[in-house]
Amino acid sequence: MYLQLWIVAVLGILSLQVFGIKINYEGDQVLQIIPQNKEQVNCLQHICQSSQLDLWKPLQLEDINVTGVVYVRIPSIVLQSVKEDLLHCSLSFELLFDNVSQLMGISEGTKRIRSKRSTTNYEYTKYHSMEDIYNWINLMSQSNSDLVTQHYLGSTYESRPMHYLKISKPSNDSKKIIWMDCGIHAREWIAPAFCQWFVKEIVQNHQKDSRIKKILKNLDLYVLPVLNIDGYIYTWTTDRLWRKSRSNHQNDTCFGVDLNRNFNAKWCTSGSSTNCTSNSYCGISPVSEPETKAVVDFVEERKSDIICFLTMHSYSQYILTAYGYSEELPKSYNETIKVAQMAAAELKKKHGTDYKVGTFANLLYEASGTSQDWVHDLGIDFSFTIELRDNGTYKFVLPEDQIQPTCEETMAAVMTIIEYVNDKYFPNKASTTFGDLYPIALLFYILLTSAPLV
Ligand code: 0X9
Ligand code: ZN
Ligand code: ZN
Repeated sequence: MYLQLWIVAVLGILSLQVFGIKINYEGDQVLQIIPQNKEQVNCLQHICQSSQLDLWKPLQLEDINVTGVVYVRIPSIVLQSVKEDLLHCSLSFELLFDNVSQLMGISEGTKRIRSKRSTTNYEYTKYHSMEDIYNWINLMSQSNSDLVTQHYLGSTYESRPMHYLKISKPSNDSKKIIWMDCGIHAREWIAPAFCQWFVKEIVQNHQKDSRIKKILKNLDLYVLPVLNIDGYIYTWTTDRLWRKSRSNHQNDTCFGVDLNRNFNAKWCTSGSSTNCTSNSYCGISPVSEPETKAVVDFVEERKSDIICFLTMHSYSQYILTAYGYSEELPKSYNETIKVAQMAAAELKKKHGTDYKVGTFANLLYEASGTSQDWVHDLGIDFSFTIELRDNGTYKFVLPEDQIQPTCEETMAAVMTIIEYVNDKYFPNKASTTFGDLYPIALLFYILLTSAPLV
């Protein structure tokens, strides 16, 4: 039975690669399974392994625990046999999604004309293809050239350019850097949507919003809208649930590295895998991937200027501080947790959404090789991973009607963090400046100089 499944799976993958067919999730189900004892854990691991099932939670077989919740996607062709196998181990299951492809239909919304040629009618409440996003990056820098510039960070494995946007008010003073990247994990579509929303908000409000005005006096904002471009494109063309990059280290037997396991922070120890078929495959060596290298080169070169590093993911609704690679707490923990809590409180004020705050290792499972930990160990204390909506209903296929509320509340959180670091590093310039006081000063001057005339 298993051999037959294997042949079907291998043929399926081959035909995908040869003919470029899109993976069809029609009839696939997502089951929730909670193993009650060690035997059931082993049995479930065995079923997942032999049928090569797509684990949604946890990411790795080794992280399946007694009474821990497991979500797993079962392709429609093996549904019957997997359910029988589950029953053999007395594993009960609950149906979480009845038809995965239907869910994706909802999440992607109706067909629409893409590649709009203007930034004023760009639809920020829709998900966009990489082609759209490349166009948007161009338009954003061209139509706001006094504030936004486009820069080359590096190239992806499939030779696509990685561009970031630099938002900077012209000034003679040297400024510090806030870094934000989105889309290191391909299927987490809400993250790139947020990066675009963030840039739009800053550009639209930089003349009227006093908080934005304040931070732009001291800070430049660097935004990388999609870090894992090859993977993102693959989620549009072929497999909506792809997570990794698209590099090919094992002569076509398996593809992709989890770029958030490829950084040099206790690389490939806990919570990552040396098996290239795993969703948390750490790569052949630290920084083996060109996308990782592009970020590392930039951060190393500018490390004395970067005062805050934000990396945007989904889902789970967490604001995470270092470390992911161990349960120990860094020196900066008390202060970073305080900032994260302030951010979560501001976030909740928008739409009542609850976020948890903590270290990744303590909230979920350990993860080594993450960008957040590497940046933190380089000496940049304010290094956060933000896991956006939702809390498990739609997971990676968050419907488009949640893009706006998600971005609004995330904006509140991110601005809280940025304002905190701004006020910390620029305490004197944090409050009012002469520019703000000028009208009052003028009034006093008029009053004083005109007094003798009365
Ligand atoms: O596992 C990850 O890479 C991130 N979660 S996700 O579900 N989006 O894949 C979390 C990384 C958290 N890292 C640290 N706290 N260091
Ligand atoms: Zn270019
Ligand atoms: Zn992620």
